Amino acid sequence: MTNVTYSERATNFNNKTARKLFEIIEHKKTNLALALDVSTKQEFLDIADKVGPYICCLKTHIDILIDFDNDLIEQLKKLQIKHNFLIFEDRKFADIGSNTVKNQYSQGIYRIAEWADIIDAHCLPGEGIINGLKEIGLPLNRGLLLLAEMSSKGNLITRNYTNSTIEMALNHKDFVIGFIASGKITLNDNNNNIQNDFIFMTPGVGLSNKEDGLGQQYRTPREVITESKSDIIIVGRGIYGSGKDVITEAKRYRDAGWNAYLERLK
Ligand code: S5P
Repeated sequence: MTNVTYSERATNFNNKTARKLFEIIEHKKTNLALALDVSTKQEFLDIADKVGPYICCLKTHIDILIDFDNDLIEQLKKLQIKHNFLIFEDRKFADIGSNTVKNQYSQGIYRIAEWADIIDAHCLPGEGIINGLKEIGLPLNRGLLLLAEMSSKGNLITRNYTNSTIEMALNHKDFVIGFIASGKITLNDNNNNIQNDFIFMTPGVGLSNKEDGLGQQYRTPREVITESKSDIIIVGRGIYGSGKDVITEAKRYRDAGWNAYLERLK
C-alpha cells in the first residue's frame, strides 16, 4: 500500500488537521516541513516568509526564541494564511497527563494550544498523557504526533516501546494523527493498516551532511520517502544552516522530497 496518493490518504482521517495537512501537501506539491530552530524573532519571521511557499508545515521550538512575544505569534499566523502551511510546535510533552501537560499545552507564556495545529509527545508516562492533551486539543480540532522512533544516535527507544506507542495511537485515532519515526512503521512488523491511517514525519534529513557532531544522524529525502516510505521530511539546518540561501535550499529539499514521493508511486 505504498502507492496511495496523499489525497487518497486524507479520506482515512476524521481529524480536520490531518485532512488539511494532506490537502496542503497535494495542493502545494510539497512534503517538506521546515524545522525553524533559530533564536531571534526577526530571523524566524524572515525565514518563515521566504520558505513559506515551499513547505506544508512549519515546525517550531518556540522556547528557543530569546525575544518571544505575542506579536511573534500574530505575525506567524499572518504568514500561515499568506503561505498556507500548518504549524507544528515540537514541544515533545513527556509528563503526567492529568494536570501538568494540560497546563503546559494551554497555559504559560506560550499558550501553545491557541496557535499550534500539531504538537507531539513521548508516550513514556503512559496513555494518560494522550488523554490530557486530548482534553485541550480535540475541541480545537488539533492533532497529536507520537514519538515512535528518534533520529539521534544511542537513543533508548526499543522495538517494544515503538509497538506500545502504536497501540496507544490506535486507541486515540480521533486525536493522534501520526508519528515521528524513521519511516512508515508497522505494529510487530505485520503489514497492518496503520500505514495509511497515520501520518509519518521523519526528522534527521540532509542532502549534504551525515551527522552534526552532536548525535544527529542524517538520511537523504530519497532514503526517507522512497525507501522508508515516510510521508513528510523534516529539514532544519539543511535549509537555514550558515551561509545558505534559504530559498534555494528550500526548493532543493522540496524537489528532492516530491520526486522521491513520485518515484514511490510508480
Ligand atoms: O528524533 C527526532 C525528533 C525530532 S522532532 N530527531 C529530531 O531531530 N527532531 C527534530 O527535528 C529536532 O528537534 C530538530 O528541530 C529537527 C531537526 O533539525 P536539523 O537541523 O537537524 O535538520
